[in-house]
Amino acid sequence: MADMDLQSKLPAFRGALHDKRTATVLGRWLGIAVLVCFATGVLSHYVQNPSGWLVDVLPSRPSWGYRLTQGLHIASGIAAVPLLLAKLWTVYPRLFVRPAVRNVRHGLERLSVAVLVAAGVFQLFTGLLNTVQWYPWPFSFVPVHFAVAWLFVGALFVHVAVKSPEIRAHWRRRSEATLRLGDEGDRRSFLFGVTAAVAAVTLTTVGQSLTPLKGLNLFAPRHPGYGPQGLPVNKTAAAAGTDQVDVAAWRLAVVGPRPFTLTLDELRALPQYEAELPIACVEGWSKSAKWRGVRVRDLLERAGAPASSRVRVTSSQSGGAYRVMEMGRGYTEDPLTLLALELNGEPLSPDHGFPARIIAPNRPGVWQTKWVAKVEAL
Ligand SMILES: Nc1nc2c(c(=O)[nH]1)N[C@H]1C(S)=C(S)[C@@H](COP(=O)(O)O)O[C@H]1N2
Ligand SMILES: [Mo]
Repeated sequence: MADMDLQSKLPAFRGALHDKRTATVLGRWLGIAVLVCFATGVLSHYVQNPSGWLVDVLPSRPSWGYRLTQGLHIASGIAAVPLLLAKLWTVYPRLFVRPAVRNVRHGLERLSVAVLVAAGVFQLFTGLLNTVQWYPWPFSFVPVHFAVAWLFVGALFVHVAVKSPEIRAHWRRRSEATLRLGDEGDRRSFLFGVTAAVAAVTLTTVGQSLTPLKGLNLFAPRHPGYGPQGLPVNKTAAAAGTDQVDVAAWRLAVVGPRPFTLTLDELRALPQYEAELPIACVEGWSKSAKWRGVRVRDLLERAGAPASSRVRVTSSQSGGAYRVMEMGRGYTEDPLTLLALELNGEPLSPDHGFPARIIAPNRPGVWQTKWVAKVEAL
């Protein structure tokens, strides 16, 4: 009875903007965006934290691979924000369906939608804040963002399976038997507005990784044109405590069967190679640059280790999550993997890792270790 009373007080939603055809059209676009985001995110996770056998099979080519997939991850996540808002707006009248739970099946179906919405909002919210390095929550971002991604995808598959008859029925235009005059125009205007919103948020941020569009990049936290030597910086030398380098006392340690150390001049006297490779930060910005330095494989061979050894690289930074990095043989044997001494034709600036930093192809920015002090064959 109470339900009946409530129902009569609730507004009735009859317009085309809340109907199943609109929900289907938006669901398609949102589905594509979140699936691209999910796939590239899972990839990014395993490239950044490979375990066991995966370490040595990760490929170093194509050299722009991680740049592309992580750029897509961030762009699809950003595009999903207006799509999700539009989708929620389209379907929110269903919150007022009474009775709220008709039977067990209906109850489970609504529960799966609740999980889907909660996980989706959570993923987009935490991901977006991560791109600006703002963490106003008590848990660590990466494991939670990764775990909730699976929850989200699970709920998405349940949702698509449950709704598949409706999705099929409303897949094509004019499927709505009861369509009233004017509804199709309303829908078109609404979808046009959503498309414009997606285009706006995409075009004003994607320039952070898609360099030709950098002129439109108004809202992304990093701009590919700003930073010392024309390259953005996440952690500065001052923040890492590595801004004061005593070059006369500085040594690079290379550890293997025949360990040795080198001064900076000795390192510069070894054969130098050039590589044009991007820094591709997990937070979404990326930028290609010209690097010059010593091949990591040459250092390993000089220390009596195979060119295809796994290596551990340690920074002179005293702490921080990126002080120590390990790299599988796919990267170390690649002739493009350098201990770089120069960037865009000049010695590395302190913020880019002076005196020496790692640059490897197809690798997340987090593992392009700066201020390198030690290279160890494992
Ligand atoms: N030692 C050390 N190396 C580091 C980092 C760090 O914090 N410490 N940050 C990494 C991150 S997150 C990125 S994206 C790249 C950025 O390199 P750049 O500042 O030269 O552009 O450096 C990586 N190398
Ligand atoms: Mo990064």
